[in-house]
Amino acid sequence: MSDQQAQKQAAAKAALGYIEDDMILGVGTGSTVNCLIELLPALKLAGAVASSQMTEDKLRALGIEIVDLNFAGTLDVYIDGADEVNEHLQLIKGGGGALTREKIVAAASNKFICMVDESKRVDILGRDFPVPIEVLPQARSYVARQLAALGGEPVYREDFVTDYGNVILDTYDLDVSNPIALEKELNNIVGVVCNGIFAANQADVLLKAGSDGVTTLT
Ligand code: ABF
Repeated sequence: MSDQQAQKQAAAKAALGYIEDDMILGVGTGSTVNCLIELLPALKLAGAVASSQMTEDKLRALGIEIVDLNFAGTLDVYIDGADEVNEHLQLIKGGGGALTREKIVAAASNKFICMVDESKRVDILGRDFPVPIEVLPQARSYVARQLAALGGEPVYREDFVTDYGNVILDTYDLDVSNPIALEKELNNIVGVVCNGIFAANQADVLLKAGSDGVTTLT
């Protein structure tokens, strides 16, 4: 097993400490979350709200009851991974394309626990990883022009449609030095459904796995 995979598993194990019996758990998407999902059947959950169809399918296959967020009320805990995280626990997410549903479930949860391996920690968001932006299909070219006007270089994610039937523009070179401001600015572009900056609602707890174990940051 690679070091990175071992770190993902260690972060997932650490996340178990935030899950209580009879809870409806918000469950994210991605390879780190997949390590967590494998551990869930041993727990006594009341159910789970899934942040993507992929996660939903995996949870169902393990016999975990899927709860519609509209009937779950506010969740106590949402656990997910990230593509990048800075020192303020602000994130870029959406490499897997599930950013909108992830942001909805995170917003509807009291506590967002983010699990990462050490490769995800950055000083400035968006320098290496593009900001994924979910866009209504008809607005793709218009939004791309607006992103270019902001200094970004949008790249259409080919052969990919989100769970909501939209497209993704992976946008390089945006200035993410003020993540909260840019998150809002991107949301204001007509045709943008959601963007992958999680700064207004950042993680509450970061479980960062490295070669020396898992560090908890709040
Ligand atoms: C999701 O999975 C995403 O928002 C993010 O893109 C990704 C993290 O991926 P992984 O855990 O596979 O590194 O949480």
